[in-house]
Amino acid sequence: MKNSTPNQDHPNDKERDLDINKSNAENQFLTTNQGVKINDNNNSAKAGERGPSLLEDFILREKITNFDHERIPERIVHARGSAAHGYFELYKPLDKYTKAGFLNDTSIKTPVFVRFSTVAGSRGSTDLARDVRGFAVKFYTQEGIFDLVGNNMPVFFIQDAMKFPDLIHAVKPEPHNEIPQAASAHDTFWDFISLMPESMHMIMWVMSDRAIPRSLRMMEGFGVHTFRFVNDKNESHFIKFHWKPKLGTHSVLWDEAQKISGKNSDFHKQDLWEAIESGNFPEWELGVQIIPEKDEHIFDFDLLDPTKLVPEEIVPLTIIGKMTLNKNPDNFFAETEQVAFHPGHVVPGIDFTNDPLLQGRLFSYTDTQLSRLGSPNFHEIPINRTIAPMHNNQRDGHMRQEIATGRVSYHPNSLGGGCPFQAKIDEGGFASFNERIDAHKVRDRSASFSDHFSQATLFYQSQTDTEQEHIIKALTFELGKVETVAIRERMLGLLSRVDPILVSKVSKCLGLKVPKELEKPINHGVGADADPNKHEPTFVKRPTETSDSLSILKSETGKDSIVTRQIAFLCADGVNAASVNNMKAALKKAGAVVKIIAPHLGSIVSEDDSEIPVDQSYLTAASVLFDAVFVPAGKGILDLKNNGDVKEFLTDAYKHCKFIAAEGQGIEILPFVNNNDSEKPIRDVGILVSDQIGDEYLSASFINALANHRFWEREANL
Ligand code: HDD
Repeated sequence: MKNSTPNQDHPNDKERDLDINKSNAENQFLTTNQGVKINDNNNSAKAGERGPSLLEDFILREKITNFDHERIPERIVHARGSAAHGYFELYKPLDKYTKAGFLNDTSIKTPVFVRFSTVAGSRGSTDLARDVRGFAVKFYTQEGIFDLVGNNMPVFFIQDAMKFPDLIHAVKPEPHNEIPQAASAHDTFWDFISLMPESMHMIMWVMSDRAIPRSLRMMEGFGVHTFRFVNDKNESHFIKFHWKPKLGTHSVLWDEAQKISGKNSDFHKQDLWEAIESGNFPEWELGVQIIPEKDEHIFDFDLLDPTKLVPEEIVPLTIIGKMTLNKNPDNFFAETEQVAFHPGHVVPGIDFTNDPLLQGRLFSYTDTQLSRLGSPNFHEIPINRTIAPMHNNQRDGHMRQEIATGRVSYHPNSLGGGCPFQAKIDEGGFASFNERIDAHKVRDRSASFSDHFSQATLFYQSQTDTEQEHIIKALTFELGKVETVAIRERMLGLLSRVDPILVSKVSKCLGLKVPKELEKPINHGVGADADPNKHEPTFVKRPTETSDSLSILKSETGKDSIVTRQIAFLCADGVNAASVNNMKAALKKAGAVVKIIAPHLGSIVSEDDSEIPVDQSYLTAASVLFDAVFVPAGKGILDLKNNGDVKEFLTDAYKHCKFIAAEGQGIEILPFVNNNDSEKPIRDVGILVSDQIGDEYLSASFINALANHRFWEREANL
């Protein structure tokens, strides 16, 4: 990996702002923090060559002290992350709905910084955990910062922020032995979930392939809550935010995910970094579902309930703009680690709703930065700094950078001429949407939040057979790791409310009977004195029978391109150079990345004595790190027939439904199956072969097939 390099789009306003803080030690002396040049950075000062060190050695003390304090607390959730800079462009003005400047002026390229994350694992855990992915976007708008702090799933586990610490305590490693890391497959998580029927819709998402993305560049993003757009007439529309990846949504298989975690736990981080370095800038379109204020109550679910989505069949998406990520951070700690997001960072024209999960978040995020970043001045950290003018009377505190001049730090004042002034609304001052609220103070939950199963069923039944099987396997895996049988049974009780075939398959794999009744009382949404019947899970009519947009495999987006797909060429000395070069040229022209794998590094010598540089050896490469495999022709290829690593490579590629192509002698290397006691070569539509060397028809068919990502139909026969 090389350092990030500036490109033509830089610097944008935020880049210029960050430049103020950048340093570069090229051709410079080594100094202390006080600027004193250091003469010896290898030895501490001592009383004699073999004597004790001297307390006066300020160079040693400073170096060690700084080192001792290098770490800050990791995020309590979303600790592991990868981020990038980019910009957002608006397609057409949205003045009818919002007065937000960056959503009204198509000539503005709004700088963004985006951090993707897993939720449960520590900072050093694997990228490929089965987990929700955070999708947090910081827009540096000219009217201040807007943070869209979302996930790659459109719903959440719980309905009220009051339950968030419980949810996270349950999913994190168990407190007595700190096991397991970055995994939900353990008793405390499923104990909690089995007592929280409201989580059932989100559980379907987390058990689906959405929880194991192929790439951070190939996943959707969602604002989750219903937000508001407010226009300059103070009219409000309810809004759901969606990010749609231009490369389409793709996932890996769970077996693959587990193996990738061992082979390269930085798989996603590296993929994002390398795509940006190579100029393949990831792009997402931003879509909104717009619901007029008057339609708040027309749905069978509550718009304020974060466990529900609004099917795109009912309220279609309006695509409003595009985000491009075009620059890697210069420094992980300064940018990716210190960036502080907050759903409460909004600009005029965007406002909150009363979703009780969102309302709790509005408190949590500033609070957590105080312990993580150590001071209320975290807004001064370069990556968090607004590019809009910032003036107020907030002062002092740890590590304050600003040198506020003058004697006035209060408002109103006359000594400072009344500055800084309040802004009128038509001068851009923020005013909350003046929603009418007339209510009793209660600690309760609305009965309109009580249908926990209809959308879980909607999600499950909208999936293809392949995707449904993956959910069944995921549930069987997760519950199989749960040791307490009563928890497994309770989960079966809840799953029986989602889909009868789903629960019968999972229960069979677990060797358990499905309980007839839900255990009572389900300890959910209810205070000690409340009427449990009021909160009994209810079923209402599904908003739509099925919704194709919920299925990854039904989507057509990203299925016309193989840009950035990683293709392994299994090679050896004695390979046919034309076979390698022709296929490589065709794939590269289509935008794929080709890696030559061979028994040794350096170069291999082909049949015609030309040298082909090797990218990786069979020791470091593995099928799970690639999207597809090509085995070229050449007499030397036959030597790979008994190579264990090559066999495993191809067996895994086959098992994980990857497309495999082979030419000439390469065909003989392909895996065999044991069929009625006789070995037969494995063949299916996902395996493309040709006897011709450099066959253009083969490369064209391979590229065509690869655009579909995987040959999922194979799975049914495995
Ligand atoms: Fe959260 C981080 C997304 C519910 C409290 N959250 C965090 C991040 C994302 C989300 C993407 C990482 C931001 C980054 O990259 O720095 N969180 C969500 C979504 C939620 C959600 C989509 C539900 C719809 N979160 C949620 C609740 C609470 C929190 C209900 C607390 C009441 N979240 C936090 C936090 C974190 C955080 C503890 C940890 C680090 C941070 O804030 O900066 O405050």
